[in-house]
Amino acid sequence: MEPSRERQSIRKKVKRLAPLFERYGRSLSDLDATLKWKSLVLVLGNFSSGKSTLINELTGCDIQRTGQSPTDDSFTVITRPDPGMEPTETTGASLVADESLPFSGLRAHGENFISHFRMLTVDCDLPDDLAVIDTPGMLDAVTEKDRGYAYDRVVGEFARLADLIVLMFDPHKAGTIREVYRTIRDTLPENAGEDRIVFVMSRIDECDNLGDLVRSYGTLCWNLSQMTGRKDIPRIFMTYAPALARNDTPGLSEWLAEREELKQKILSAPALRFSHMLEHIEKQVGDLAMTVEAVETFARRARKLLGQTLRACAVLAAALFLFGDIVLRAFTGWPDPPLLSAMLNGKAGAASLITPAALAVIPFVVGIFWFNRFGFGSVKKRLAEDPDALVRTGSQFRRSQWQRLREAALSHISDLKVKEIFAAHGRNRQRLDRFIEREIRPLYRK
Ligand SMILES: Nc1nc2c(ncn2[C@@H]2O[C@H](COP(=O)(O)OP(=O)(O)OP(=O)(O)O)[C@@H](O)[C@H]2O)c(=O)[nH]1
Ligand SMILES: [Mg+2]
Repeated sequence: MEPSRERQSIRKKVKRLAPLFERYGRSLSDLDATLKWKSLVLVLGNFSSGKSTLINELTGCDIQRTGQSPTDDSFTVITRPDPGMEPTETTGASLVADESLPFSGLRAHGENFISHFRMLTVDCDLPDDLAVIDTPGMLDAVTEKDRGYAYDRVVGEFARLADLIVLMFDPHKAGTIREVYRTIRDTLPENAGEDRIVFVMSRIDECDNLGDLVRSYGTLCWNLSQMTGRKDIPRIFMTYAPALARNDTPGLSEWLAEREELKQKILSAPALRFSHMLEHIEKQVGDLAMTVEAVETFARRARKLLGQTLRACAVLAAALFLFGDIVLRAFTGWPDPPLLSAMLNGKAGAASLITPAALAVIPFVVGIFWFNRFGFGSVKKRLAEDPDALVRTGSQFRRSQWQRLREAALSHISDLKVKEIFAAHGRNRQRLDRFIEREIRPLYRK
């Protein structure tokens, strides 16, 4: 099967899980968005780090304005028009409303964001199945607050959709990107590693000499290790725009090959699409399976309490059935004779069963009322106090997965109705596990 047909087929299979996603309070539209449309490359970085310059170079057109001070305050999706279509500019409002595009989740970020979002289709050098997103430069944390929307959350959302994230630093500023890096990491599947993020130090032609360049590189490495929390330094592409080179430092042109390599990496992002799609599906379905496991544990505990309650009711009901009418007669003189005496005298008939049976029902009515009103809630409360008992957290991977999901899962459980404790949660979870094992894992090998 061709990759695109295979993609459609897996998308259909994932869609069949939609009712399960909905039932356990998780969103499939999230997952579906990543399966739609073209491969996306997100270009992020400090202001004036050369994002728009790189994109213009990639497209072979002067699409994006460039300049020394913060130039661009919009998120711009740049791609080729569909075959036979004219180049267009589309507003953010239309983009988030278009169900055939993956951007509807961004609507939640509000008008201020939407008015800073657009798409340009341009007859340019990009491959048909690729779109590049130019972004407003990152500012310092104080100025960041004036944007009128949550910049890092928006970036997180785009990062989730992207096959490649290019993080650009220029030699002079490298600190402000840390928060955004954290948001990006949180939104990517844990097993995606760093392969989806490309670090770029740009404008290196502005270093006066080799010593200056090495110092800048060293500073960036230090900042990166602070950001990533890792000791090993990821590959950093050292680049500059050849057309803008400021000086002719000996050896500078050696780095041109690195610029080419970076551009090739961006242009070949569509090839990563399929495996990223699988990672995304596995992450979302795995998250759902863990939520179901939490509900399953909760349902088991609640059933256990219900079982104990009903057993206590049954003991009480048996006692009331046999002796309840004797006590009743002592106070009211009725029924006469009670069931036991009638049986001993051989006079027991259907009529002598009526009162004992009615008395025996009382404990069940009270027990079920108690469970509905108090017992069920007490199970929820106890588990909320010890949420880690809801799922198996044997590995570090599962521990951090649960940390991410815990709050949403607890809130879902707190809204559950009593009838949910009898549902086949275990079977649902097995179905999800099987889906990952049989439908997704084999595709990685392909
Ligand atoms: N010398 C030199 N100048 C560059 C290079 N890349 C970009 N510039 C210049 O740096 C300035 C900023 O570049 P842009 O491409 O606008 O940077 P940006 O990251 O898009 O900036 P914002 O949109 O404001 O966030 C422009 O004046 C570019 O001409 C480079 O490699 N070398
Ligand atoms: Mg720009």
